[in-house]
Amino acid sequence: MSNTATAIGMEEALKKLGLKEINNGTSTGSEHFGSGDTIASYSPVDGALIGKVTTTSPEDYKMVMDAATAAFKKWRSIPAPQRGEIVRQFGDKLRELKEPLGKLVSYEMGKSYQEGLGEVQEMIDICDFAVGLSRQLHGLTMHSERPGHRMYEQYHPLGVVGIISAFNFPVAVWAWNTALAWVCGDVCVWKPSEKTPLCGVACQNIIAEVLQKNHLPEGISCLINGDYKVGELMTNDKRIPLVSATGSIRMGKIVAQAVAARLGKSLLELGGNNAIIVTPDADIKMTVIGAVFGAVGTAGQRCTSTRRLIIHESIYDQVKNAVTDAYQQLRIGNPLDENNHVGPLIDVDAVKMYLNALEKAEKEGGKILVEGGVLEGLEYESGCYVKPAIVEAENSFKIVQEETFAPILYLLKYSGEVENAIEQQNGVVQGLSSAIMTNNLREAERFLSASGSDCGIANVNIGTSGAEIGGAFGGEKETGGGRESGSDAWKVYMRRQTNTINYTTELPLAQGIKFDL
Ligand code: UN1
Repeated sequence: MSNTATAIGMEEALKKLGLKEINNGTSTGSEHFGSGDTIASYSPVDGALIGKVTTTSPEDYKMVMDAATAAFKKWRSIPAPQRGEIVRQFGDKLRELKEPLGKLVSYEMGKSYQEGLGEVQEMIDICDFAVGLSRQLHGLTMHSERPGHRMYEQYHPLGVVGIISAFNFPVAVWAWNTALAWVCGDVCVWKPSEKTPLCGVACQNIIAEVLQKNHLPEGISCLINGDYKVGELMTNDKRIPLVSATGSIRMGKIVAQAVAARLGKSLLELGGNNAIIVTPDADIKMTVIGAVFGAVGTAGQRCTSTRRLIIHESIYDQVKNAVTDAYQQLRIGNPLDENNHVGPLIDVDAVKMYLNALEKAEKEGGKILVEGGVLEGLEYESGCYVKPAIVEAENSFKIVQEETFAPILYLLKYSGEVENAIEQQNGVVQGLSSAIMTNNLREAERFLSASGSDCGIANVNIGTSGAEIGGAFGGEKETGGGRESGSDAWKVYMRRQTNTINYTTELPLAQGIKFDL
């Protein structure tokens, strides 16, 4: 253990989460195995090795799928509220382990401890939501056109759900999917990011204990590990009717095509290029907090991070000065030290992409307002700490059109009506989150109208990140169109069946067709 890790009590946290130096990264519940190569997990906080995880070989995968398909046959016939009871117990276990798991999220991924705890809270919230939902997986009834007939629809479990998640929310996004899928009667196979494999094993340990205590079959919750090749085993597997994938647009296009080729369903939550529109009627103090948290929170590595501020020319200088001033207050450093606002990027590759983006922005004519750069010194020895930067830019810049997973905020200007700002905000290929800062009802409503924001999430006087679990989460255009988490997102985890029942002794045909024998 490194000194930083010891100082934050990492050893104890790992013990509480059942993690060892080398962990088997394949699991069907209580069984852990893994005959593939080993991946090492280094902390971006201090560069130290946290632990190793074995990956999943094709043979291991076969064992997982055998267990999952067998478990589905049992799990689907357990009443939904009883499945909800298991998710309730899982939520309770997460409450117990909130601190060690939050700490691991922070240490393995690099987000602040507060955000690590927040992520575990998001898991607890979705469990609570799913427990209630387990008693309301309802369909509709409709009137039949034929006498003595009844028509209704019902939702049945779908099968094995494949989950591919990203490093930036190493535990919560899995829970959004699993908590719903489980109450819906599905079983899950999860491939976490190869950058945060220990978070994966920790979560699997937590649910495995609950399943075992309730004498439930192996295979309801499965874990696989490895790179895209392991993911491909799932995307090409006909036994997986739904693949839920979170990550880059590039990855999403590959997953979508592979799954569509076998007419499976995919639920995609891909890149965002989220903007906050700041109108002349904005509350500047609120704008600054929302924009700064949105841009530098999780070191700009949320899919909902604020990447663009579209400011009305009449208040442009005022907002620019307020935001750049606020950046001077930011403390960058160990994310487990609660005095710091910004932690490291996930790895040195991410640092390269950040530096590249800044270079491109300047080349395209951008003006650096708050300078970026890599921090050096003992505290930053992992090489992953960068300075949040602000660049004055144009929406048409190629680099502004891209999602760079780093704390770079582009300031853009608009003039005239709010429609001009909306046009810029919609003028990107991504469509995840958006926000407007205004106290003007007319502007707010125009932003929310059919000709307003084209994103899956549109907020008023709130930043772009930090969505609650109660609403459906996801975005349009190249963000992939999927919806996870709250509202009626559960429907994607089930299959709909329409039932017509005839309780007469006649057999009238629909549409009045006569067919007499
Ligand atoms: C993500 O970055 O993939 O709205 C998810 C938010 C979080 C979830 C982000 N609740 O920022």
